[in-house]
Amino acid sequence: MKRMVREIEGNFGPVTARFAILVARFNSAIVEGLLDGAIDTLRRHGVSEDNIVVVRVPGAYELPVVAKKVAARDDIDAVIALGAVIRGATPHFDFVAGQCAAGLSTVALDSGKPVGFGVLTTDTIEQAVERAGTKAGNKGADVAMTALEMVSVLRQLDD
Ligand code: INI
Repeated sequence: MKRMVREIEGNFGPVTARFAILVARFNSAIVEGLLDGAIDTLRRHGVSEDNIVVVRVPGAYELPVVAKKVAARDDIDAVIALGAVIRGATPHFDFVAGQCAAGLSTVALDSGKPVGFGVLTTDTIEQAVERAGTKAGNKGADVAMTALEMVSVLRQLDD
């Protein structure tokens, strides 16, 4: 329907933005699939490999502090954080996943830059595998799309 109101929404035109992709090593067999998906999506939307930097950290819990550091840099426009927190039988899951999500959200709000939450939080390894490039898609690719869209939205709001 044609409306008269001004609307702002992200587009996926030529992308000049620079991306930091943060990658947790924990559950690396799964997280590498997310990284492949994220880089593939950025590349296919015209992002040059020169404008992508990958930073590896021990686990999902470490993602926020590194996100804060890279988001503060003038040569980074958006952050994509990738990890996999799998429940298993311990309450550790709730602390790691909860602090990771809360920390990344704080970084986005404090920096004003997009911070994509590409951290799988699943009950089982099978569920994580399904979301890392097999039958339930690829969360890394999805979050790269979100980052592209958010760069575009935030840039338009700067104008
Ligand atoms: N880190 C993860 O990325 N995924 C997990 O599933 C996980 N579990 O289950 O413990 C995990 N723990 C490590 C954590 O991220 C920190 O690296 C560690 O606690 C040191 O600070």
